[in-house]
Amino acid sequence: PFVSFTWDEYLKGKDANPAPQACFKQAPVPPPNDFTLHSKLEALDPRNITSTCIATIVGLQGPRLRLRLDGSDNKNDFWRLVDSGDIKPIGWCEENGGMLQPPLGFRMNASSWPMFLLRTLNNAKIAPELAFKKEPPTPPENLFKVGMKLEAIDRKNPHLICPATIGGIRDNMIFISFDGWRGVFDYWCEFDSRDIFPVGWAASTGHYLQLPGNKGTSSTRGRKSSAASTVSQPPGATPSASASSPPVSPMTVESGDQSPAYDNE
Ligand code: MLZ
Repeated sequence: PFVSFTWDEYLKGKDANPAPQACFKQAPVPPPNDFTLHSKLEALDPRNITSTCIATIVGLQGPRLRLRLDGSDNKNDFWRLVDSGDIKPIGWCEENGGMLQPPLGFRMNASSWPMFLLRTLNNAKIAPELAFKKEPPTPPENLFKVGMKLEAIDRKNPHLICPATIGGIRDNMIFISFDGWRGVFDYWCEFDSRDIFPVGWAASTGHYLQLPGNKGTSSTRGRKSSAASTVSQPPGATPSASASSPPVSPMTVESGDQSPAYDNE
């Protein structure tokens, strides 16, 4: 199996087809991470996005922040880019006529929220305004094509970014298929998702890139595995279709020959 990974080596001899930068809602030059551990900021509650909450930075990797909502548990951490529109400096909510809210699953009685908020912000380490970078513009349209390579966040393991292939396109949605992994990690997302990056992004930002999986090395060796068989319906698609049934037109699905599965013995 792989011990180290470089895109150059990986794509050598294949139809190297990295998705162009213009496909992505990502800065052409990834922003620096000027945040520090344990600082506080305002963040939309991912489980209740109409709420702006206080969050603490509990981890950093490349231009990404691992956030925990104050008053919540440690089981619902989430990651945001330093140029995410979902994070703001402390004070932003109030300045814009809003009110900070307790996170979904607030550990205490709701009536203790005002005092909790006061105590939480008192003497807190506040993330500086300069650390927040401007959100990049949204590409005018879905420019992805089936078979293009990219790097994508594994939403089941959101600290991980992994080599992936576009396995399907439907309107504004794209299917992210992780190279060499069984289909359970794959997902549909909007083309302007902040969870996907051009090839080389991780290396250029110092973010760890997970190795492709070994799918196709032993029992499936020599067998052509088709991404089509793992493509499930995008949200909003015909509910009658099961996850494994062939996708309906006008969705395009890559053929078995372009499958991300490979032998790597
Ligand atoms: N070790 C875990 C994580 C796999 C992550 C896959 N990413 C596409 C597993 O094997 O389930």
